[in-house]
Amino acid sequence: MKAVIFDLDGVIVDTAKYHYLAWSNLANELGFTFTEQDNELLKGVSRVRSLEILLEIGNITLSQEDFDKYAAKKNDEYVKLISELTPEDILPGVKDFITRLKKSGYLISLGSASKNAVFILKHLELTPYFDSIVDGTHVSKAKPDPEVFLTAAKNLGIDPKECVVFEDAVAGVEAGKNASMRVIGVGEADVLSNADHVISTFENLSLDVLEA
Ligand code: G16
Ligand code: MG
Repeated sequence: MKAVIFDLDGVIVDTAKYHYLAWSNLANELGFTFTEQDNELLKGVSRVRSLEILLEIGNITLSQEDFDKYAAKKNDEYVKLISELTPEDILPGVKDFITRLKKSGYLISLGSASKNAVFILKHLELTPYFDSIVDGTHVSKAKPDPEVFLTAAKNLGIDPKECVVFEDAVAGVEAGKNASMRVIGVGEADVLSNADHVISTFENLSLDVLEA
């Protein structure tokens, strides 16, 4: 293995709670309740697709103009919330793991669906660790399409078969497998059953997890 590709939300930082806050406020404004369980459906999913799913749950149809307005409104609120992020919000063990990867010569890329990824990495002070950043502004096809991860491999000049992906979302695990990469799920093994291996935390994680 020569390169490691990290998903952002749910792997490096727990932004799902901020996404949830902003989406549930929007649902309240539209007159229905959006539960934390509903929020699971939005993990790893693009902003536009997320709003479509939210509206399906609320049984609401919007004009294109209102759709765009609400998507922008949700993002404004979300951006306000994530602008408070600091390096303290990096999930346990991640920074240390990335530092060890760099020392051992692995190339590192981000592979995220988020259009706010650059902003988040900056607040976490992690930008300098990344040799490539691929996010929602660079790809047209959402996970489980492999585009985001194949673009990362291409940027790094590494064969996809020599890349390892860390992902917390089912669609993201699929995307990694569709890219012919080794995929390590971050979360629960029964949920991420298509991953090659599943971890629950980066704390004290050996680099041996990349090979196997
Ligand atoms: C993330 C989140 C999703 C979010 C998407 C788009 O993907 O998991 O919940 O809807 O980004 O985010 P934004 O609205 O900031 O563009 P990932 O791939 O980093 O897990
Ligand atoms: Mg994720």
